[in-house]
Amino acid sequence: MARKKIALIGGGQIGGILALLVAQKELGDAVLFDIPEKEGVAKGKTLDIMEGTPLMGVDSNLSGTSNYEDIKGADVVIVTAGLPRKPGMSREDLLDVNIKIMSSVAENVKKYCPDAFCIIVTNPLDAMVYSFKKITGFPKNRVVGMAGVLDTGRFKSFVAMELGVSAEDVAATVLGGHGPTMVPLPRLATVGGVPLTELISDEKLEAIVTRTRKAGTEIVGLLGNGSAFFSPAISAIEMAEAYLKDKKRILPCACLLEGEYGIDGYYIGVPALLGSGGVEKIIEIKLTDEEKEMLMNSLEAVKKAVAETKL
Ligand code: A3D
Repeated sequence: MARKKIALIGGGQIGGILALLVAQKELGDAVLFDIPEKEGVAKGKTLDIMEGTPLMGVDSNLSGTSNYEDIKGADVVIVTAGLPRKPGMSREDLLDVNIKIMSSVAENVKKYCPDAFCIIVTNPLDAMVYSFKKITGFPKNRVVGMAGVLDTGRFKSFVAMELGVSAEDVAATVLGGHGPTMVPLPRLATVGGVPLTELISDEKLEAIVTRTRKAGTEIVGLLGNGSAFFSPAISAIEMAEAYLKDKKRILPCACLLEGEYGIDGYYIGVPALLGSGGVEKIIEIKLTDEEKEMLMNSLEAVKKAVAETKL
């Protein structure tokens, strides 16, 4: 069986880690694309990783390019092209610049990778994945946004740190848009099968929920020049792997809703079954009135960003 081809659009902080993870996990061959001014960086990063493949004991061909023809026929496309936040910026502040970048990326992916499973990472996430879907016209099962996996990873790691347990044993989900209005669902979280609410005080749990909502901003503040990149790359790769290996994972992803959760025509974070068919199913959770209200509040924030794309 021929190796899978993975196109990584955007060779910045996240793009470089994505390339490393593709090789390390032997998911296939990776093409790292960036604008002509950054072609050298894309070539340099991928050559650097290639030179490490014998040491990791893996086989993966990696290349950098600024020529869209080189992504032709990719099975998976992961888009991180666009500006990241700086301290003091909201994700929405990126919209004007990133919508232009996303439009050119979407046109070219449509042309060169018409059958790919596409994972969008660029912020503001819910509006960017909406735009990519609109411009490509790809079916909704093949266009998905990465946010919930990362937001959930953050929630799980804070729980593990607080309880002094393995992060692997924490199961949880986060719904809603990727921003301060996201909806962590502590009611449904478990640790090794035990309800989280039985293991932690309400006060501590509330603090974890608040920290999760602001986790991206916490990292932006610490880094001083850019946003999180290791865990976003790990999250996007988890989604790509679920697709490539037909794992049937249930992961929170930004999916196009058409009636689920009473929402129609918007991308927002919900649990989705990911396998070789892409988004094979959207899982509808019975929410409490309070959770429903939080989700609708998050939808309002998503709608506002989408309106600004003018698509
Ligand atoms: P950065 O290191 O700046 O990399 C972005 C790359 O995109 C740069 O190398 C640019 O040269 C490149 N680029 C710019 N224009 C184009 C274009 N037209 N075509 C192709 N490439 C282009 O940023 P990063 O990797 O840290 O972050 C990338 C994006 O991901 C940003 O928008 C972040 O806000 C976003 N992000 C999202 C999450 C989510 O959870 C959704 C988390 C972290 C970062």
